[in-house]
Amino acid sequence: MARKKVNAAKADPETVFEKGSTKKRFSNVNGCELNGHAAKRPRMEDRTDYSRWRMRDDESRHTWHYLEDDEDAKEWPQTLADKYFLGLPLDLPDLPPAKKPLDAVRNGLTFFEKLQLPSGHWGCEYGGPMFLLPGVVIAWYVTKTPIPWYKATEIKNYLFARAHPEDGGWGLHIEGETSVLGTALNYTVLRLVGVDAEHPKMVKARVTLHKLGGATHAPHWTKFWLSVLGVMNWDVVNPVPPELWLLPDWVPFAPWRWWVHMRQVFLPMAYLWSKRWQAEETDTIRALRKELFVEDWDKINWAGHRNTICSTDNYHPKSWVLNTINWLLVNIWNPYLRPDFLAKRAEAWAAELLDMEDKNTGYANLAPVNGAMNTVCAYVRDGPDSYSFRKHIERLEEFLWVKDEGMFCNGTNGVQCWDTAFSIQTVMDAGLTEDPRWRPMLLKALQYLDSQQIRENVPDQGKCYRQQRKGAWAFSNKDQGYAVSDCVSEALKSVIILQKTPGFPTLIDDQRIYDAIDTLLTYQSPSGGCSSYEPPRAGTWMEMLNAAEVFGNIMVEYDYPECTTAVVTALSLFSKHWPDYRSEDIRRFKARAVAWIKTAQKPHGGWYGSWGICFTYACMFALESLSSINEYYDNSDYPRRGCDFLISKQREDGGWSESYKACETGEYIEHPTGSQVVMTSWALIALMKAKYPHIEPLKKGIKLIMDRQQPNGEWLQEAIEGVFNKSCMISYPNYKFEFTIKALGLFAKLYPDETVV
Ligand code: LAN
Repeated sequence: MARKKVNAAKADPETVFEKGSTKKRFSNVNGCELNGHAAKRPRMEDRTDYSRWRMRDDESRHTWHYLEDDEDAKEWPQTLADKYFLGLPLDLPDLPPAKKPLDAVRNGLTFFEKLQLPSGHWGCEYGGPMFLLPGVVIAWYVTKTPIPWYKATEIKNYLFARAHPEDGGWGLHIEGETSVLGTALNYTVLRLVGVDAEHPKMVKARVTLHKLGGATHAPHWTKFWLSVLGVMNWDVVNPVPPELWLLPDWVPFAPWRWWVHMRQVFLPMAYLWSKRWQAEETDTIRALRKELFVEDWDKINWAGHRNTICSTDNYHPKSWVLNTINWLLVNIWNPYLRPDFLAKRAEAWAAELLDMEDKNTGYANLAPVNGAMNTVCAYVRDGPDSYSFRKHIERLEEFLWVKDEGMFCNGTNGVQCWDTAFSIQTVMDAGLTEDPRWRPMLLKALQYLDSQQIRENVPDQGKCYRQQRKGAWAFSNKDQGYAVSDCVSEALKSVIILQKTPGFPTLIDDQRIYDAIDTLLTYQSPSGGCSSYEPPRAGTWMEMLNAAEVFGNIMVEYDYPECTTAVVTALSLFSKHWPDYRSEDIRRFKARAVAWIKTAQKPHGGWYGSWGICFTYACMFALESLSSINEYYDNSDYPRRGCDFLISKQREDGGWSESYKACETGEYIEHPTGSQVVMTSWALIALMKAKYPHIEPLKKGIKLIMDRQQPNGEWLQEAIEGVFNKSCMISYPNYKFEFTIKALGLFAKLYPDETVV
């Protein structure tokens, strides 16, 4: 497989920083800040002036801008939402103290309304994972994209703020334990943005990395990025042959059957692996070769370290099947059998699929992992001046966010449709949709969801293996355009709720509602449950090919109580208003789905959550599902056991508290910092949906939520709320508004006379 190293560009990236030669090249990239500061290597400051940051909302495309010019700053004042995101003082007046839960709902909404963004949605940071920013920064660096000083400065601040207080390393996510992945990649980011290797924090991180074995002990994705950067040799990367994409569709492990995130990540990875593409060497790259390893770089046996991995990173050890396949690929297929014409054909087909993903998302891509990788592919294939590469660079901006700690990368290009849908339902649960006080806010939210409904399937849907999406909503926005079963469901419910409320216009006509239903009805698995982006395309045995090591359950779709419930409740609401449309299909779908939810109940009575932490989150959805078929605490064993499980976990202070460790281990584990308002709200919603008959535990929980509300109506951020792939956590900062208000609202409706405090 001795293929030639391809280098697309000639100039030394560090020279580019120095001479400012890229200034012209990027000067018309949609006003993004790539042009201004190429005169020198990014200068590193202590911090930027936070009064100069602005978040721009272009129809829910979010980009952060730093206004260096005083005039610009005056013309574009900071909004309250900007200040909130940046952690600046808001100077809001105190609201009248809440005497009853409904007062707390009103106060909460008064605050939350102020965070609604101009195009009608709610947005927020979506950080947590610590492996996303490295992809973006490495993609910038290897494509010689200038990094302005203010970004470099705030990236440094974020990573310093998030370094482990004792060992100075980084984990897979912000609450996680130090790992080789986190430390090797984030140390590299700091060096690439210009931090000196002898900075005391860097020395500390390096010592920790070396104690863990150095970068040779990193998992697959880290080895991949460091090979692209030229800090590692490609021989250390387990094979990602693009030939896999040439397999006929009937092959049981063909990539089209993988979970969409895996196939969209392994696709650009395969393209670059096949080309063994590496960035041009720079002084920093040469320095990193000395800093990241315990051995002498020249003497490292790269192929010998393919499977070396530190135990902290080895959440899902590779199966013997995968190890055998990798051995055969490395020792037989690549050196002796892999014909050049086949490699070229595979690369060409991979490139075509990459093009389709780029075009279908307007170069925004599914998520930041493939976003960054596709950027490098566009650069390698189409060159630095190409349209595709420029568009990628422009759209990568939408993954970045700035908060009080600095600049980092979000898990997606936002949470727009998802959070907007929950925000609407929150008002509905409190019985306030008809209150004219909230109409302007709700109307804007409805208009937003109207604008974001996906109206067409992607062109050549079959060819690029995409799922039907007409009538759907994505998690973030229409640009990204990937339908998810529960995102469609939550958005649809919110639209129906508002459009059936007197005083709201019908923006989405019946046909468009039917389109959403038709798409939703495609999501059921043979088991009866529902998965996330697509119904499962292969069995769970495919996890034997899970090469990422750090994540569990990534290779195929699974059925999730959360997704299944959302679809069930959306179908129920729809049938109330349109009882004749596909009524038999819907009846059968719901019966099978709820039967599946019952089978997913654990012996202790709880349900395991895959997208929120953990049992408390999934119990909320499962008990809501059961209530939709009139099964409650009093008349059914399933909700009764679910409620008893939750009650057994209520803490002295009335709250609930779950740690991310529960997601990793599958056991309920409490968070060391005690009760959390978000989990307390989830548990209370679950209990109320199941008509739990005793008011005292509910009152205690509601009191905790009310006590934690601030005088201006807000709640403060507590521990992380979300998870994916069992091992990686992700923040949902708006949950502390949406679910607290929802719990308070439901309680106020059930017990209107209770004062609680
Ligand atoms: C998300 C975010 C939203 C989430 C819900 C809608 C909450 C869930 O119910 C269904 C799955 C979904 C859409 C989801 C899937 C995986 C995502 C996209 C993420 C957790 C956000 C980030 C994550 C993505 C996989 C991050 C990139 C990492 C890789 C391993 C490729």
